[in-house]
Amino acid sequence: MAGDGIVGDENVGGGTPDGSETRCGLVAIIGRPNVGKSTLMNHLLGQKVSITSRKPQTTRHRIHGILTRDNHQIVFADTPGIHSGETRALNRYMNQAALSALAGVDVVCFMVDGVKWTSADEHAMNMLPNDGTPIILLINKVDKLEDKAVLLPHIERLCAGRDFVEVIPVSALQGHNLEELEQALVKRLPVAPFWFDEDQITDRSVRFMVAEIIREKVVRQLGDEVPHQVTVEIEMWTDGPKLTDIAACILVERPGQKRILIGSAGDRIKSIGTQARLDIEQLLERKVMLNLWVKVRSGWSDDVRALRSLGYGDL
Ligand SMILES: Nc1nc2c(ncn2[C@@H]2O[C@H](COP(=O)(O)OP(=O)(O)OP(=O)(O)O)[C@@H](O)[C@H]2O)c(=O)[nH]1
Ligand SMILES: [Mg+2]
Repeated sequence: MAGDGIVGDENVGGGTPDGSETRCGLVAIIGRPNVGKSTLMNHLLGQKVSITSRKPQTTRHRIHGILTRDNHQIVFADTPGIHSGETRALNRYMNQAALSALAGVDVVCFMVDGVKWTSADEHAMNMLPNDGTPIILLINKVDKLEDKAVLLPHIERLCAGRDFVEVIPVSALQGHNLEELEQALVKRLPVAPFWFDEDQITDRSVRFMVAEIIREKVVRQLGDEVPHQVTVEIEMWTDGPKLTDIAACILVERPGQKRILIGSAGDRIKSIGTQARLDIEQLLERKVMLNLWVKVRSGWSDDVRALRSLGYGDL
């Protein structure tokens, strides 16, 4: 099947053309759901690699985004929001995917949402490594803070419980302080050749990204309950001379969810399909024909075998 290639080509060796010293390393972005981790990675990359939404638990997999400048390459690991209290196999997979992304990282970015602090933030903070890996505290969504004076006492409270090498207030959405963040990261990366070709933007396949774009439109268009029980499977992919023909199946858990997703006279699924197609055409830079189906497979999100067959196997 086409669409399996990674976005860009992998590089062996690396370094700059003039042979000057380069830095390269891995940075994990960690935090509870919905604080803005994926928005941050996308803004830093200048391209949407990871899907985002107003709803918590949007990201389900560890996704690498690769930022290459003249003399450094930062490999970000965007991760699912760390959460507790949910026991479905899918939730266990998501937490594992986040925690396993911490292995071998050079820097951790621990992200919180403004001055909000919940038990979920506490839980995520308790999962941070204690092995000397530098941890930067990112206070995100500062654009929403009306009274900036509340920041300082909040930062003091957080720093009392944990040693952060730096604290940076940012706006992932508006780009505030992201250059400062990049500098703070680069100076902590080892001197090393680049791991990836400079035009490679992610380690995920084009096919994975297409399935994620479709899931994003579902998550964004549906109410709060349904999105957590939806996944997308690419069933057919044909690259023709003029367009790419893709068929994808949206799997839900219950017949009622299928009805919601289809909408009256099919208007909901039609609008999801149109929005997804436009984004996919931008990604593939060619015309796309997208056919979407909705199927009920009850219990898929709590069935380890079903999850594996749907691509939730590799952390
Ligand atoms: N105002 C404001 N909103 C933001 C900012 N960063 C993210 N958001 C919004 O917060 C919501 C969640 O953003 P995501 O990037 O999906 O959050 P996440 O941490 O990746 O969430 P999960 O994948 O569910 O763990 C979206 O509606 C974003 O537009 C910011 O700096 N300012
Ligand atoms: Mg996310």
